[in-house]
Amino acid sequence: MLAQPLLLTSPDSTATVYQHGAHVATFQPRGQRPVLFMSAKSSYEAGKPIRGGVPVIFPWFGPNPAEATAPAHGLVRLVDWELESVDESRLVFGTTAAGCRLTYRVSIGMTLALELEVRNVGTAPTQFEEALHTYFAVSDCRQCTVTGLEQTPYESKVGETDGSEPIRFTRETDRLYLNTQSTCVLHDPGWQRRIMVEKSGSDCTVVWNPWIAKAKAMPDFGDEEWPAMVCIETVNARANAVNLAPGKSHTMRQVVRVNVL
Ligand code: TA6
Repeated sequence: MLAQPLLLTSPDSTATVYQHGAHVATFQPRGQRPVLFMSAKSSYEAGKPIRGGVPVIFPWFGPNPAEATAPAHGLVRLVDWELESVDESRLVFGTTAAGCRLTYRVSIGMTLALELEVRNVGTAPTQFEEALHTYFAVSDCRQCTVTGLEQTPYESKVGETDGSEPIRFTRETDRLYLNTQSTCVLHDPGWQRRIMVEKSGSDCTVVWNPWIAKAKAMPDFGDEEWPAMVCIETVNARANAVNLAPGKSHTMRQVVRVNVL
């Protein structure tokens, strides 16, 4: 079992964060429903990813193209990060991976603000992929839509070809939108709220729902949990991977804000 998560508090919200993976597990604006989804079947063990909240993905997104036995979505969500600073409503974590020093700043208030800074501390240029793989809690994904990505090209892992309408969830959905810096909005009429996902330093957005078969295939995800979540992920991957010269750094940021209707 993992060590207990750290608690963040602010006048407007609370959050819990595991040192394992620097993993934000919950974000709870006062008087509102939870903003992040967490599977009831998630693992909480060293060396295993937590299923829900905000997994931090680095230095590759998805399977490792060069090493089939490497863990999906990189290394850093599987290790304990160093705690560099602690305030009531802000934590700063650090870890080193793939010749880079990562600094991850988590702060809460009216928003959940996440900032991943990667510095190339090696002597050669490097290229990496990264993501804040955020799982949002929803009333029922089948009632939800995602706007902000209309007219944006995407690659689907599951053969989707839908066009430029707002995204609706009627099947397994797994889309990597390229060359987009747009703010996405997750519209949840069932819970009468909109979740705004703002970002900077990111050129990709992934939208994912596993639907029925994929949910059944994941041992750390309940068969009936797929309607309760939507992933909107702030990403740099594939053609939008980050190239960093020695000594240089890059920062990606995701800010989550809830509007109650
Ligand atoms: O971001 C979407 C995705 O790449 C899906 O294809 C699915 O694999 C999901 O991530 C979860 O990946 P994980 O390794 O956490 O099971």
